[in-house]
Amino acid sequence: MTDAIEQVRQAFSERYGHAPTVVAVAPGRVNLIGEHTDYSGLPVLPIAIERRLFVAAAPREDEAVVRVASEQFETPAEVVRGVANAPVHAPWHRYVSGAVGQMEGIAPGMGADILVAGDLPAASGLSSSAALAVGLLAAMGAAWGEALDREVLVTRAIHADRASGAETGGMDQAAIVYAEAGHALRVDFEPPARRLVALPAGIAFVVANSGVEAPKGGAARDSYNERVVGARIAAAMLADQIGLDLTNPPRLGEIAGVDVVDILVDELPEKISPVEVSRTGAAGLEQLVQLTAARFDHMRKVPVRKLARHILSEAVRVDDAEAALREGDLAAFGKLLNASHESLRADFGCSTPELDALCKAMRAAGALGARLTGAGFGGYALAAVPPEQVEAVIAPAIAATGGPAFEVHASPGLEVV
Ligand code: NG1
Repeated sequence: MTDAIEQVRQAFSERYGHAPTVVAVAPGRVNLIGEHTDYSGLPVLPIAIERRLFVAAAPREDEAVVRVASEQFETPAEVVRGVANAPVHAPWHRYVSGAVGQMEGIAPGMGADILVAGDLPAASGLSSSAALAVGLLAAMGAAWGEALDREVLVTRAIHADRASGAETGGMDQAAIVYAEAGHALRVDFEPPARRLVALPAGIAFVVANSGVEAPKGGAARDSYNERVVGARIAAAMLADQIGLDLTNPPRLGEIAGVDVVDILVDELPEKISPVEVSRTGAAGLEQLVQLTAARFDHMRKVPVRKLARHILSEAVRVDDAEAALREGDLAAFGKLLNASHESLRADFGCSTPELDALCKAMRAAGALGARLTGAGFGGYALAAVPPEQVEAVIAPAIAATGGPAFEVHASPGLEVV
């Protein structure tokens, strides 16, 4: 990694004519299990990976402008601090203005030159957007002599991501900041907690691209937000049945442990719109559709029963998967990955034919289990594989989609050097 950092420093100096004072190294993440649970306050079990973003920065005292160039994208971003609605010339500029906005009040008047490099692919479900937000915030803070502490970094990175329009849950930012090598990170949200889960010998991980991009703009963002709203509707209606008063906005995590919930889920309407729910008095419209930077069609009917079924069953699979890893029961762990994929496909509706075929091919080639990872709608699939089978699984994955497919290792979280 030292070589990579040196290269970024050099590229920075060539571009800006002076050296960076800091490089933040923000890894991508692969979620082992616990998909679409985080925004319901239910647990997740991700790892950080050795694919990373390097965010090199130097402060500028002459003007309060943050300039960000990227080796992956052409048009640099330029954000004047304190000015709302910075011009967006490329989708990734939203994340930059989101991150700069989160630095308001910190080192006012200071600007920065920034270069982003690295080998973390964008729009794939490997968390490049959160890595960018975390990396930018960490780099700006350090460059301005006001390094953010890790908890603050996580919270602000979540807000920066939401400013781009997707009502993100918080898994990615926690994984990127707190992950450790050789471990998965179990993250709970209600109440907030984290614990490391040592990965047993005998398990390796392969990720494979489905060949379909899943950019968090446009359709994928709307599909994501629809599920966030659907989860809130389900929580509000279930709480209404049980007679509970949930926080605002309502989250399934607050009622997941209640005995009768599983039975009541089957009684939820198949599809219902936020407006219809508000008429039942289960929750106010505003509670259900409040999104940081996007709109939701209040009349849109959302498949709440199936969404709730996935989310609640997935939370149980996270517990079971953690136990399987701790016990070294890799066959059980693999089966849970398969069950997660099936639930995401059949109930949650975020898989694609390409992801289904890819998982099938990797299982047939000897994977213990395989599932889509991240938000879905395209992007990457993950396989848990006996180490001696890694190459045998990568080859058919590439044959199925054209790749790329590669092994990933549980790696350290954010470093600032
Ligand atoms: P990715 O795959 O990075 O888009 C998204 C959310 C997570 C989580 C997963 C689904 C963002 C930045 N991240 O991940 O919080 O909800 O989907 O489990 O929106």
